[in-house]
Amino acid sequence: MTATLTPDILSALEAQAIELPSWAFGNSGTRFKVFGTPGTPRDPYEKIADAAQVHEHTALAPTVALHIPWDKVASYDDLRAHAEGLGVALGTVNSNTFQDDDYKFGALTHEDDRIRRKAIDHHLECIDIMDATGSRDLKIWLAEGSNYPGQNDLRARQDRLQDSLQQIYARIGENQRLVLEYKFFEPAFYHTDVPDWGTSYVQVAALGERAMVCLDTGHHAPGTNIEFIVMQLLRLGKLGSFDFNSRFYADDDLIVGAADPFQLFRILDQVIRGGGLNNPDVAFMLDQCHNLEAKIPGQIRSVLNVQEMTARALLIDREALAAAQSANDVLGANAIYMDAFQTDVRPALAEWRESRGLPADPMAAFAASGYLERIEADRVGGVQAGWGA
Ligand code: PSV
Ligand code: MN
Ligand code: MN
Repeated sequence: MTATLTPDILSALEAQAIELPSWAFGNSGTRFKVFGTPGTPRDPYEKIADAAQVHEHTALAPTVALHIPWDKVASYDDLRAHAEGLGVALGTVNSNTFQDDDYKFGALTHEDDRIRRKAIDHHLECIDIMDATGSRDLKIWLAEGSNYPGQNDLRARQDRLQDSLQQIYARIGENQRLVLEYKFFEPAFYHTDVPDWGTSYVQVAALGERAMVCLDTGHHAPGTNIEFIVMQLLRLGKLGSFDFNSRFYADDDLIVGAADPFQLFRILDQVIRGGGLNNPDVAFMLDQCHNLEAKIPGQIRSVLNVQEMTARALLIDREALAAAQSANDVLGANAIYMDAFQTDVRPALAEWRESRGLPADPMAAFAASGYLERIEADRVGGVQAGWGA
């Protein structure tokens, strides 16, 4: 089946915005090997220039998330002007409490007040940066937990976490938000201090209205019904953002929609059902790394995957579905749902892109632009930016 996209669907698609992570453009890898890639950015300015390419070819990615200290610069006003000059804006600021020896046994949950203070101060510095960049969201992912039963007092760590978050939240501005990400394991393997949406919800609900949950699609146990969590968080008004990526086994950080496009469709269905599409309260972001494939095309493919699955989810005949559901027509309801998923939206999207002055095939247009060859030639020497740099 091929699609006819109605004006309503097209205007919803036109409003879609997906934030790119600066770290997708730097080198990254597994704990076995980080492969260097010719043309990789040497500093945050070059990462933003690469991100702007994705937006130029797709009109889908108007903002870039920063990671501090990886993206530390002398002047954030200057970085902001650089981004704006390239047609993009600076987005979410991600804190980092996972690469400092002091944080070996925790950061916001640490027993030692000196270390906990240092971790809180890092977040206050991130908020100062947000003031300069014009960013709205502070995203916190914590690498905290323990490896062995009995190693730590689980409950005391929750209490210290709440106290630390309160101190950070007190500095969050009127138009800013604190977004807390959860992850069920890794780098700690016995327990993590924010392992699931429930813990994140409990922690942010105690802070206030401007504290929300971040759902990273790769941070759940295999078999988890992620769209159910999406539904519940939207229902509670606490879904602040998505970190989109895909996974086969653990936190693989692969291209969103690559492993299981149907799961992405189901998630986007619940986003639409819950009023989360193009809702400023629900930020769409990618959290991915490209270790083997070229990074800019990897990001272009990713935002297109989100766009395609959004278009398919918008095709669900909701009236017919509701009628079938009320009639307990099990197979009828499932068929309506699957009809939308099985519809090929690619030709219609290509035509629509062209009608807006965008390339029908953004992957091919980027490849033909010569940008990759240019950066490969220009960025010889210097230190490539990446995880930890
Ligand atoms: C580590 O799991 C992680 O992938 C989290 O998902 C964060 O969002 C990201 O790193 C950047 O800090
Ligand atoms: Mn994430
Ligand atoms: Mn992750």
